[in-house]
Amino acid sequence: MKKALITGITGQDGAYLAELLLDKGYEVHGIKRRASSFNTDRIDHLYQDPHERGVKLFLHYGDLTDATNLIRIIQQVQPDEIYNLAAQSHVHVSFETPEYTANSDAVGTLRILEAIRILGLEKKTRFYQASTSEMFGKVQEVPQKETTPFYPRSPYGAAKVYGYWITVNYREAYGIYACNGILFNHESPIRGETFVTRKITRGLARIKEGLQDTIYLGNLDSLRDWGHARDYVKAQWLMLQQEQAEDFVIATGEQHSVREFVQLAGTALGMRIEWQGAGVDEQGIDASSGRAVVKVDSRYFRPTEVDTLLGDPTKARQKLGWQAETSFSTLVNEMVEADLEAARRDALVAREGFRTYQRHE
Ligand code: NDP
Ligand code: GDR
Repeated sequence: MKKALITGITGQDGAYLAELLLDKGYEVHGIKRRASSFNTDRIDHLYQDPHERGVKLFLHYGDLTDATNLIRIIQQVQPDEIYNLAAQSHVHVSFETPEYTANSDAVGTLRILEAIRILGLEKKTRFYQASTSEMFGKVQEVPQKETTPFYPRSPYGAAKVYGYWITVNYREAYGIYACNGILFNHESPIRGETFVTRKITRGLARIKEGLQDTIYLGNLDSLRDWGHARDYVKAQWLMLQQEQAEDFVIATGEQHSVREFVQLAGTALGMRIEWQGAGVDEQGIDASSGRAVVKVDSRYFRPTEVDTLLGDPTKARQKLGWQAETSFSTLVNEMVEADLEAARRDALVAREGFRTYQRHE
């Protein structure tokens, strides 16, 4: 039985990957951070009571900023595969916490690679680094592929560029099977609530259910290549199953604007959103109610923006046999459906109290 260690198991990708690896018969170990409130919502359905027999999922307290802790966990687990998914992953937040972002996202990657080396696991443990299309930043070539030069536009992007190159360096210097997945944006119903896609589907669903009036967004013109996290974790696993470690772009090859995302999510909720005004005065009006459901707030603009990203996943298709399975509209509809169900639950509790809600359950 193979053993995998996932950093960032409590995040969106960690949850999908843990599910995939458990299905494949792996023993899965995950690193979670100590928090003052529960932070395991996304993996609670996978939790197994450690007192039972045949347990396949184990959680360890840890942090990418704590080298001795990482060395101890890796020594204990002796993993065949490490998936380094943990990161301060919010681009806008990285402008507020640049040093912490560098510590966890850049030096954190180095700490794991060093742990592999210190423990003499260079020939045993394969390493996956969660690299990102944000490294392309101010794009030098369209579409972006494995050979496109990097030009990061945020402390997050810059930290991830370090993570990318230190992974390449440890592969070349010490023969570690280490690879970078350069993943373009991928979303799902369990996407963090402050990333733009989830903010839109959750916000519009709550407007639909009368729980709020408006959502406030930043740059509506931004263009992204959005896929589904469920598809993308399959590529992460495939990258560690090859004969040779290589780096791969993972993307759909299709691009949409934030404005289009709003439009499609609105349509799925029976709203017809029309745009009025321009710049910070632009509004999205729901034509059926006449209400402004989307407003622009300059606080959501970034000091430096990545205007456009579009990936070329040809290498992944040819060498890994991977391609995105979920269409853009299926992704949006799936997210809207999940958020609408949650909003209906919240609205029922708000309207009729918890007892009525329990009767409906
Ligand atoms: P999330 O933000 O959903 O999850 C991040 C995970 O990292 C969480 O489990 C979080 O813990 C954990 N974490 C954060 N800081 C630390 C730390 N210092 N020590 C240990 N754990 C930490 O991200 P995603 O699942 O969306 O992304 C996974 C990885 O892929 C990230 O590295 C991200 O940068 C990268 N990526 C993501 C893309 C996307 O579109 N989703 C695209 C390309 C790359 P907690 O739950 O406690 O906050
Ligand atoms: P991104 O994702 O920065 O691409 O990073 P995000 O969803 O935060 O932003 C996408 C684009 O939408 C614009 N935008 C807004 N963004 C947020 N968060 N909130 C808003 O209100 C808003 N309005 C407009 C942004 O300016 C941006 O252009 C994600 C993360 O998952 C990274 O970890 C990952 O590496 C990259 O995707 C690939």
